[in-house]
Amino acid sequence: MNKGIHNHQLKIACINDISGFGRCSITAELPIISRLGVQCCPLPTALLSDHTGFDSFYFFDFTDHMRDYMKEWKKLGLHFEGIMSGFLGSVEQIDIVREFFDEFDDDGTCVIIDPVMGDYGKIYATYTDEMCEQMKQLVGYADILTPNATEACKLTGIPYKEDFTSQELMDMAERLSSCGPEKVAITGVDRDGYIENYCYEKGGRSFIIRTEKVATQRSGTGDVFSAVIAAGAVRGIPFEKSVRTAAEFIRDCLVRSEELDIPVTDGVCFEELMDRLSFDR
Ligand code: PXL
Repeated sequence: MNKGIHNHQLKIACINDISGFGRCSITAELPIISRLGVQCCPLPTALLSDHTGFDSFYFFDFTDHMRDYMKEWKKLGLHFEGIMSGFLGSVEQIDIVREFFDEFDDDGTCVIIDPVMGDYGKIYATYTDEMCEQMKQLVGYADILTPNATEACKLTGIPYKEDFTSQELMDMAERLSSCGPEKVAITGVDRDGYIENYCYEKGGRSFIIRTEKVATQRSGTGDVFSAVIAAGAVRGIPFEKSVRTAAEFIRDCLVRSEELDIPVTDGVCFEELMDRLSFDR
């Protein structure tokens, strides 16, 4: 089969914003994906000087340009082994992501959706009910879904609480999988001194990956997590190994970030530990 001249290496299209400072979204995903041996191709949703967790930031909405940008990729005949989507700012952006899947989700493409909608039991102020409904539709396209507990609740309609049992979290992961995704990881659950990830694979395999809670949570860790999972998926790494690699790497980055006294707004200093990030360890 003629794969096309631009398709001789594994590639992931990352649909997310670019925040110049604060290490989240594409500024976190791109270096992680590259380090793991996969080419990362960003499709920006917005351009921010620094992320929304800072008191002030410049914001440029890229929505009106996304379709023209996509058309150029189509002209180049690009094929992606992975497509991942993260923070989306409007109903129209969710529509565009759906169009992107329709255009580029070929045989052998793995779609990884991080349904960024909220955290700590609260939906982000920018996220309307209509966007939540659209996100539920988008989930049907995912092969892998990586919500946190807040997002898993919103997607399943289960009221959020602080003290879910392991069984309840695993049931939620299974329920999300029944909406489409082959694999679901409910990430970053803070319980009894551990950060836990509740993982379910269609067919009934489930497992929990637990790492010690070593430091306060920081912005951008969800993006590092989904980037490791996406790179692992296109490289054929078993889901459990990818989740473990992501969780342990984030734990180590949190420790180092605290040692360097980095403000929590500034994300995790993964650059310091990049040489440790590998599926071969
Ligand atoms: O990491 C999630 C994220 C992505 N993009 C922007 C954000 C955040 C979290 O605050 O502000 C712009």
